[in-house]
Amino acid sequence: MKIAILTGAGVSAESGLGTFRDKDGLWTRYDLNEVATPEGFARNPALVHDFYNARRANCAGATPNAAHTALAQLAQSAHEVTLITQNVDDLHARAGSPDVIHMHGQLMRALCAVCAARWDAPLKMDPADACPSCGQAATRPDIVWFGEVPYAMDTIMDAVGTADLFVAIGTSAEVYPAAGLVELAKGQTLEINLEPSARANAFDDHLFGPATKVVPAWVATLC
Ligand code: BJW
Repeated sequence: MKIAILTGAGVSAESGLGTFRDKDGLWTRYDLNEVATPEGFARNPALVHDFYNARRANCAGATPNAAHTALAQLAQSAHEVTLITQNVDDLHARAGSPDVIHMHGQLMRALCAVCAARWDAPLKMDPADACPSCGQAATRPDIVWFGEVPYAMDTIMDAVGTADLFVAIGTSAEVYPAAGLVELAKGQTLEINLEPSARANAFDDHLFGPATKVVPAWVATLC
């Protein structure tokens, strides 16, 4: 079976990485316009680097949980799995999932705003860092901010549109275009979340509960 999976912050919540819109989520403590837009970065790059430096440190100290591990097991099965994540952490890859599509970029990668070179980010980035390719001090986290186009959209839309099963796990469905992917699905659709998301009505089936319990149980039905 061809399976396209979209994950969000809820899949990493039980690894200790904060979600965005839950109680105590990141957007209750930070102004997203200041830390997750190109305009905010232009106004105050040090503030934005501090925000992502702290999240990079949290990510480095986190470990994949049972949901990440189960999804990696599914990728080893006879099913053809495409794993798309909105998460900028690297926990899917560290659990063993191959070829993860990071539609909102990666904390552990850096991007030059001048020449578009990409490289492994140091744990701590600074506005004065020079790009290793062009030498300009214009380096930023390789993150897709509001108003920027998410990565690999053609690959993602093709995977979702041709899948027998589309599954969204641990995402509030508040952010587009990820939230609209369910509309492209022609096969069965399944939402796995703690509670119904903003687009819950668009899904055929639902499994509610913590990802570390529900995802391994669901994967066990397929492998
Ligand atoms: C659990 C759990 C557990 C908890 N087990 N579950 C008006 C209408 C429509 C669209 C727009 C609009 N105005 C502007 C837009 C576009 C905008 C947008 O969508 N804005 C909305 C806020 C309205 N989108 C963009 O700008 C995007 N770009 C774009 O549209 O370009 C145009 C274009 C697209 C395509 C083709 C051509 C052109 C870019 C969006 C970039 C998003 N960036 C962020 C931050 C950067 C990354 C980072 O710093 O980490 O990405 S925002 C933030 O939200 C982050 C996430 O990836 C993203 C989604 O959040 P997610 O993962 O859903 O987390 P939460 O916290 O919202 O939800 C957690 C869920 O988990 C909850 O449901 C819990 O119940 C659940 N949960 N614990 C299971 N243990």
